[in-house]
Amino acid sequence: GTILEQILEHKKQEVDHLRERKNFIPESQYKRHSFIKKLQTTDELSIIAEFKRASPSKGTINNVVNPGVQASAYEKFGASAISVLTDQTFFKGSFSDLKAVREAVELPLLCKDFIIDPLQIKQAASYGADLILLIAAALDEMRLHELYQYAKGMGLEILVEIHNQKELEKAIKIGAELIGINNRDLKTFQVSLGVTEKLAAEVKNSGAFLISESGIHHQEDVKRVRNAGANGILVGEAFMKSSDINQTFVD
Ligand code: IGP
Repeated sequence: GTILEQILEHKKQEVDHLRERKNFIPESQYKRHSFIKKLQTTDELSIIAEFKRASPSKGTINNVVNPGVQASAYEKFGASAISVLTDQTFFKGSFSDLKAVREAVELPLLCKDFIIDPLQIKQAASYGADLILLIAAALDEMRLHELYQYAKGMGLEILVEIHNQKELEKAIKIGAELIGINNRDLKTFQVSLGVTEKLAAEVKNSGAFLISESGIHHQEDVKRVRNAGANGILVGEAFMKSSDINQTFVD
């Protein structure tokens, strides 16, 4: 099967384990930080900087840097929010990474995982997330809607990720306020900023804020998605591999 299918298959088992110890997920002790409110008050491009140790397509990216140290560097750089990969099996991430970042910065925090069950949303909130990711390619419309409403009910914000027209229609139907266009196809790993350019107008027409995700490495890339109408960008590898974050997009 595709990598996405493999990941989702594994997630089902993780959720079964989680369900067995559901009483041990404590309520969140953290105050909430709104990313949407920030987007509402700026015309500038917002940056979501990601803590990403590894990925199925790139292997190890940077498994040395400390999550709290990296998050503080992102905050100093001027990131508007931070994303943390919490998937262990395929991305070498963890919920302790999320917690470490939560304790290092006051920025809105996105829990980046493959969410298929409300328990994972509870867990994300418990470890300090302000936002969760819901991947349209991984969920049918009813499940997407259900999880979206559940997260909203918990006071979380939701980034609904899409990669094509069909997924975009699902996102709009459920009333997504924040839509991420993933330039990377999670089934083939193909990356093209043309995906953002193709779908941006319809996202903006829906009234949602638009985040362009993945494959953004150079100033030229930033300009391209900005011109397409993106309100924000989500950047992982370019920051994780850079020895000086301030130099990342100056080329
Ligand atoms: C970051 P990049 O190419 O800058 O490292 O990409 C982010 O967009 C990517 O990690 C991502 C992702 C996802 C990872 C986007 N959607 C869904 C896991 C699951």
